[in-house]
Amino acid sequence: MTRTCVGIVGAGPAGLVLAHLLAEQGVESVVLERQSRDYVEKRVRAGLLEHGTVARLERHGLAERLRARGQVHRGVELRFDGARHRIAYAELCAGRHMMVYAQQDLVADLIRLWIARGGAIAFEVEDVALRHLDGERPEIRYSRGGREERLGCDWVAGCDGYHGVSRGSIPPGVLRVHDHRLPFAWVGVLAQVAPSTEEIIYAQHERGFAGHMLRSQTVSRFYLQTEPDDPIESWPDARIWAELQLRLAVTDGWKLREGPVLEKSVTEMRSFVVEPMQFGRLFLAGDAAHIVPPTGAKGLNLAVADARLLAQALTRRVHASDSSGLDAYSEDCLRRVWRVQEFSSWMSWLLHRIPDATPDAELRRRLQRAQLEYLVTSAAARTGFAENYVGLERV
Ligand code: RFL
Repeated sequence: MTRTCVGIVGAGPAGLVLAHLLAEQGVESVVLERQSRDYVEKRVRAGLLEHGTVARLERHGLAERLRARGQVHRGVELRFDGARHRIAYAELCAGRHMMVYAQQDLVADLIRLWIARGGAIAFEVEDVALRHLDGERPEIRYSRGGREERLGCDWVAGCDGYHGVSRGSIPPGVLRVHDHRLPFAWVGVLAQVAPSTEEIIYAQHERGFAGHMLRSQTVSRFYLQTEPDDPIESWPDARIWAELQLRLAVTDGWKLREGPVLEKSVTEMRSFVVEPMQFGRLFLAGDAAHIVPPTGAKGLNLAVADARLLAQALTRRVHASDSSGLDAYSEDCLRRVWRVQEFSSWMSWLLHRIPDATPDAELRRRLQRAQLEYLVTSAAARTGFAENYVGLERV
């Protein structure tokens, strides 16, 4: 059996940032990842990083490529009734801006730096099982290349996302689970086409939400609202472009460029939180503990925020035998998580077509319309949107 201080399950943003921050403080860890390196470095997901997330990565020397290649954004465009409305969030938030940088590129940067700094990481591990979590000496069992392995650790960080094993290793009855499925889903599309916009577009339309996101000068990301459980086969490329053209249309001559679709998939939307984010010596971070609807683009940012708090708490425990950070970890994370849940849910209900089967659908549609109009006519409302979008730092 090998030993380490912190066994980290999952090489996503949460696990990798945690590993780096611990190493900086001289706390040893080993990262175990189910997928291959190539797979995690190509997995298309998020792309929008908050000001505070970038600052945090930068402070720890993890943002060199991100700074060089990411695009700074200072506003979004909201479209409804064929008109566009700009929300200049940076102006409303003392210059704090967002950064567009693909999650898979960030993950690739973090892995490259981790390996270059001599960090321990094993890819393609199978059958991960967590043992003795409520004792002094937890253990992670797994197999790799057909061999059974055991990793003894002082603490386990469950950073293995929503579908990982860590959360499920906690005995029944310990966690309080909040799980709400929204009546919306997204067709996510990656296309080989230059963006038709300089800023992200969120369009509210009677046919459903459409989003034009940014990736690079040659690749763009789009989202279209659909029904939960709608198979991707019902979205041939021609239908995707036709719907984007309709839902993003404005009356001032703006044109949407089309190009080959590289990837497409359907994503459901849920608000999911477990409390507490801990059991014995296991601490959950990121999507393993909470999922927010993707409309607010917050999941990765929450994962990095959790990793930072956990790194601080574990460092204090290891070097100063001070458990106060670990004791408060769950509560500290959840304060931010619930703020972000509320904002992401609000933004989802603001921008999506309310399905007919929704209770009080007509009332909700009227409320949605009132909110949209308030947002584009009131500086106070736009400031509220802006500070949540860019990320509240004091939660
Ligand atoms: P991840 O990224 O899912 O990483 C977990 C890792 O654990 C591995 N794993 C295991 N490893 C070992 N053993 C096991 N048994 C394992 N089971 C799983 C997995 O292979 C994986 O490598 O979780 P983490 O680190 O918590 O990071 C969370 C973020 O990935 C997620 O919240 C974001 O992608 C959410 N999200 C967005 N977040 C943003 O901040 N900004 C955005 O613009 C944004 N856009 C999005 C999004 C998520 C989306 N989808 C796909 C739901 C857009 C979409 C469409």
